[in-house]
Amino acid sequence: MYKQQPQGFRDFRRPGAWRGYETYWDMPWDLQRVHPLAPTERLLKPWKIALLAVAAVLALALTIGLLAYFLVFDQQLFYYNGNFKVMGIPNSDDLARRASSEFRELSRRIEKQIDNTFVDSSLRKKYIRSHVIRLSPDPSGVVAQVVLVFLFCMDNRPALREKVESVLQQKLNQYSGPLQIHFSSSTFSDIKKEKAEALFNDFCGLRRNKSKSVRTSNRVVGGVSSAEPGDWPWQASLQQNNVHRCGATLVSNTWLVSAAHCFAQSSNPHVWSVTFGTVLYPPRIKRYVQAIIMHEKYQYPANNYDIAVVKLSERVEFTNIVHHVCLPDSTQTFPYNSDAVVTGWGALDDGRPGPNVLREATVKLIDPDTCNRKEVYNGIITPGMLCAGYLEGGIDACQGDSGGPLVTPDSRGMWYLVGIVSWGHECAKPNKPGVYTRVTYYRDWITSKTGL
Ligand code: 4AZ
Repeated sequence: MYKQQPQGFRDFRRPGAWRGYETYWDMPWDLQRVHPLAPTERLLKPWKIALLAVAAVLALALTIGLLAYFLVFDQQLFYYNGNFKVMGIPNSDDLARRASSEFRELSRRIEKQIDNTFVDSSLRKKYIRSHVIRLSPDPSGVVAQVVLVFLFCMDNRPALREKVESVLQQKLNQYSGPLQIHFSSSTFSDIKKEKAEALFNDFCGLRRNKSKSVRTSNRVVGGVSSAEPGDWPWQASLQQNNVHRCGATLVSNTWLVSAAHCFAQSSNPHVWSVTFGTVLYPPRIKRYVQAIIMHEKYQYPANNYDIAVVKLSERVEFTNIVHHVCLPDSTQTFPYNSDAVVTGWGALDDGRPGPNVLREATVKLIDPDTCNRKEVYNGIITPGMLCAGYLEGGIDACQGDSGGPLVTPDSRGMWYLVGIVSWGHECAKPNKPGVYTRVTYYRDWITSKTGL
């Protein structure tokens, strides 16, 4: 190793310095070692080695950090639009109507089959969801327009699309599931985020970046956590002189559904305004009211027919943060004991003024027989009412939540308005669950007033 040229050395050009050797390097190595003019920096000093080691560790950590960042955090959603031909489906006019049970059921099956296709593929960790946008009957079956969503960490669009297409081509066409779905790449294209979001926002009941199920949630009464922007985009606040009075639910660009008792004092549209967004003050959007239609048979202070529809004076454009919930068909059923979510700015149990940020609570749908038991509501629950909450009490809607939504998701992650906060014996008391206006019961009345 002494034969290698060191980095620092003394004046090796001085004549006679090398004991008869022409240069220091020509001396045998044992003489090199003892020679008084031997270079001083033959080896790296320990502190330099330590410094280099620290620098190497830092460089390694930085590389790993950057790699992890690009792999985990720098991921983007990619959207694709495709037409899929579904064979062997009996033709029916109802298939084209989004709210029909035929549309919902076939869409659910198509989405499930596409889910399974990607779950079985190398893209399983990248695939987020698919959503049927339109079903068009066709002489040989049905053409389904589907938007597919992926989370990728690189931006090589043509290569990614080819990969998605090849999985669909190979797996879907050979998949022996209950539906025969044919994929053709000729109609498959990537679409911009804005276009995909507009398609989704045009669809009722979809929540931004949310899972398909009811998540564990805190209470409206006594709750400590609040909703985040876009969590419940259909929730509205009905206000008089900018003071929150009741909740309401957006069901189209211009119509809201609420409770008739909210308008018992005044049903003059000019004294009411409507705001949207999870925060009351300042609101994200504000609108004035053109018309209020209360159920003709509603009579204050009775609890029957507690429903009203409200028409906005100017439409709201749907965004991620503000859009409409799905109205169920009159025949749609929601199983008792399943979870639903009630939201509102109503009073909390300690009697303080209501919160400024929207609250949410998960409650259970209670069957009418249980709710009509002697120790519960003793037979006063009518077919137009729906009970939800807990017989042990503790979690409930309360004053100020009235008129607001009770919603539940279907298996496709689309949220339906099942109830309107109506009444109850105080709030969150044992054996006194919340009572809601049953939306399916009044579905035809809603159509008769709004055309929806
Ligand atoms: C109200 O007064 C009210 N616990 C709303 C809901 C409930 C009770 C009262 C349900 O608007």
